[in-house]
Amino acid sequence: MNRRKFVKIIGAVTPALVMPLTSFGEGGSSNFPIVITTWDQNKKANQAAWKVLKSNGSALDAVHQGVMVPEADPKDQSVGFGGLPDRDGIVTLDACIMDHAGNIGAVMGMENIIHASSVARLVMEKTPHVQLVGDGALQFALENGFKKENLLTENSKKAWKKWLETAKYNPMTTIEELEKRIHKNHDTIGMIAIDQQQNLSGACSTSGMAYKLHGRVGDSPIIGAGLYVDNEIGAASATGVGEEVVRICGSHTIVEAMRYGKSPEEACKLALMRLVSMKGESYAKNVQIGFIALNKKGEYGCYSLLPNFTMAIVDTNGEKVIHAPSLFS
Ligand code: SD4
Repeated sequence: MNRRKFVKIIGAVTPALVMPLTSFGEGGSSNFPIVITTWDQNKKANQAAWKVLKSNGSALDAVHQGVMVPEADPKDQSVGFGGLPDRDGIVTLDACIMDHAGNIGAVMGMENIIHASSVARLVMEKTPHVQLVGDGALQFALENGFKKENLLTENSKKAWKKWLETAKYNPMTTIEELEKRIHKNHDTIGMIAIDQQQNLSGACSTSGMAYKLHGRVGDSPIIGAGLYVDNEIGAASATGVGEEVVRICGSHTIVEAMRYGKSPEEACKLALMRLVSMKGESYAKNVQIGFIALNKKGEYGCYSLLPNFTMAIVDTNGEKVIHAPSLFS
C-alpha cells in the first residue's frame, strides 16, 4: 500500500475511532464503584470484590479477590478446587486477568494449583510474557511459592466415573441438557469491576468444559475471547462453550461494539449475532454463550444465546441479579 493511500484510510477511520471516546465522559462517576459477574451463583465473589472496591481498592485487586472465592470453593465444580476433570480424570485450570493499563496475564491447562487467577496475575506482574501453559505454568507457580494440591474432590471424581460409563463428550446437545449442564455445572467466573478512580479491570477463571480432551483450552484464559478490558471504553467477559466464544473473539468484539456507540447489552447481542451469521441459526441454537459487559460510564448489560443466563451486580445501590435476554427461547 502506498503512503498516500494509507494516510487516506487512516483519515477515514480516525473520526469514527475518536468520536465515541468523547461521548464516554465523566458522567455518572458518583455511581462508582461497580462490580459485575457471570452467574447469580457468584454473588459471594461479588461481595469479596465489593469489599475491596468500597474501601477504595483497585478494580484489579477487586476482581482478583472476587474470582478467588469460587476457585477455593470445592462445591463449585467449574472453577478451581473441585472443578470437573478432563476425560482422563485430570483437573486443568484456565485463568486470565487484565488491568486498566492493558497489562495481561494468563495460565492455561495448569494442574494442581487452586488459585489460577493468582498465577495469571503473577505472569502479568513478574514476567516478560503474557501466557504460560501446562507444566510451565505449574513450574512457575511452584517457584513462586504456590502449594501443589490435589484439585480432584471425591464428588468430582464420582461424577467423572459416572461419565466414564458412556464417555460421550458433546457440549452441543439438546437445549434442555445444555441448560441443565451449563447452569448447574458450568459457571465459569468472568468478573469486571470499575473502581472509584474509574479504572476498569477484569478476571476470568475456570476448569473448562468437563471431560474435555486433555490439553484442551477454551476461551476463558484467552484475552479478547473470555475477557477484554479497554480502560477508555469498557470491558466484557464470557461464559459458555469456549470454542464458540473464541471463534468470534467474543469479549473484544463486544468492547469494539461499545467503542462504536453500542450499549453494553446491544454490544453483547451483536457479538452473539456474529456467531449466528457465521455458523447459522440451527448451529447457534444448540450452543450456550453468556456475555457480560460494563462501560466506562458505569452502564452494564448482558445477553445470551439460550435462556437462563444471569449476571450478578453490586454497586452503590446494593446487590442485583439480571436475567439475561437471549437470542433464542
Ligand atoms: C470453557 N467457557 O472452557 C468455558 C466453560 C464455561 O460455563 O464457561 N462454562 O469453554
